Amino acid sequence: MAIAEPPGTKRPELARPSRDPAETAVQVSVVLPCLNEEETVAACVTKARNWFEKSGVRGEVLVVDNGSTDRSREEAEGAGARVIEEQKRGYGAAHLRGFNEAQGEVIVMADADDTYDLVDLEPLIEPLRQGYDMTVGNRMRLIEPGAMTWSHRVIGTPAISFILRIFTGSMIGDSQCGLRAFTQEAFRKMELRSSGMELASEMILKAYRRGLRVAEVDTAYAVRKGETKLNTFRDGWRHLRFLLLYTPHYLFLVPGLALMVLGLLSLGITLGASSGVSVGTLTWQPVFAGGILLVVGTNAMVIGIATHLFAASRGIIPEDWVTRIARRHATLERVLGLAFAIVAIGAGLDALLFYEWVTESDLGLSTAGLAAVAQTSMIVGANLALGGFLIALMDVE
Ligand SMILES: Nc1nc2c(ncn2[C@@H]2O[C@H](COP(=O)(O)OP(=O)(O)OP(=O)(O)O)[C@@H](O)[C@H]2O)c(=O)[nH]1
Ligand SMILES: [Mg+2]
Repeated sequence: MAIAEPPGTKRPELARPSRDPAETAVQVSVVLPCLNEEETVAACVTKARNWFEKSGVRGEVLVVDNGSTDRSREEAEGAGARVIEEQKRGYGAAHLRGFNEAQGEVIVMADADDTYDLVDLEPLIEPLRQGYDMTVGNRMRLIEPGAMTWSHRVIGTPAISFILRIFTGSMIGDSQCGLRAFTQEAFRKMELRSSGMELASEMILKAYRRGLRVAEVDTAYAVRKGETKLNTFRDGWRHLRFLLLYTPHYLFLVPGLALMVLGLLSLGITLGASSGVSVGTLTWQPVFAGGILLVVGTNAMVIGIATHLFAASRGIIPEDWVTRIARRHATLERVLGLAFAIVAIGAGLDALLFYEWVTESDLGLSTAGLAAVAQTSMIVGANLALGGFLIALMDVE
């Protein structure tokens, strides 16, 4: 068992066979979202229920359907599952309904396509007894040939796991594994919302943001029967979209800062080399790039700060140093003052150029470079003033 972080408070009695035969409280709820899986759903339900019997743990299997047109529901019911009909479409919506209805102190999430082996749930639950809040399966070492496409195994899944690592610091190796177990308390803390496959990423991101302890266990992944519901590009984009929206640092602030630096450098080069930079027969005029980069960069920073404050106020991201600095220093009055100063610099440079033209003098300055800096300053200053109001608005109590 590969465990990512050390355990906290132990819960040795969690989901242990009871010595009291009169005890009826559900200990483990297995939640299976199901969309047209008539070939396999019954096998999944049976495996989980057999494990309950063998282990002596009192459990329930919830199959959540939201649009199957085949015999999935009858098959699931016939095998002994409680079938729930969810109106809202999507893998995430189905799972969330199941989690909300689950009575067990431990919730196991899995799939209804018989790719995860539900014969023994012990390895998933044991880390929770040791104090972990959530266990996540890792399929990477035990993929049956043909069970996962090459592109998902080598590109898609590692890419999302990598982004999650950068965005949250999570060390989870298989962020897309659909076999997980967590406590009711962990479920409440995560406050999950995703309706699609991006739920898998949301759980990891929120688990780390809320300080939950996450363990990882190797798990086998078998070839699925029936048609896959996963759409590489649609679902891949939904994961990326979710992660970017929940991480304004990487969406706005990091690219914004990088663009601003590049913009300043380009404008600096313009002032020094007014005729451009020649590479062979090609001449690059940084005067254009400089203005564009600086304007886009500052806009990204302003939008990023505003988004940060908004997302923090809604609990989407935690309060952090950006929100603290923004509240303390980016007051409307200060931003307007800075904006005014930058516009004034632009206007001053234009005045200088005008003076040069009127007096027909040559101050030895790059006219194109100065004009570019003047124009960029005025645009940046004006945008900053508008952004100052946006930032202030986001933080109105
Ligand atoms: N209720 C419900 N279940 C869904 C929906 N989409 C997928 N599922 C179920 O969620 C589980 C995971 O979907 P899969 O199609 O197996 O996705 P995957 O495991 O990422 O992809 P494969 O490796 O191809 O199996 C399966 O049990 C599906 O039946 C949905 O919109 N509603
Ligand atoms: Mg599957």
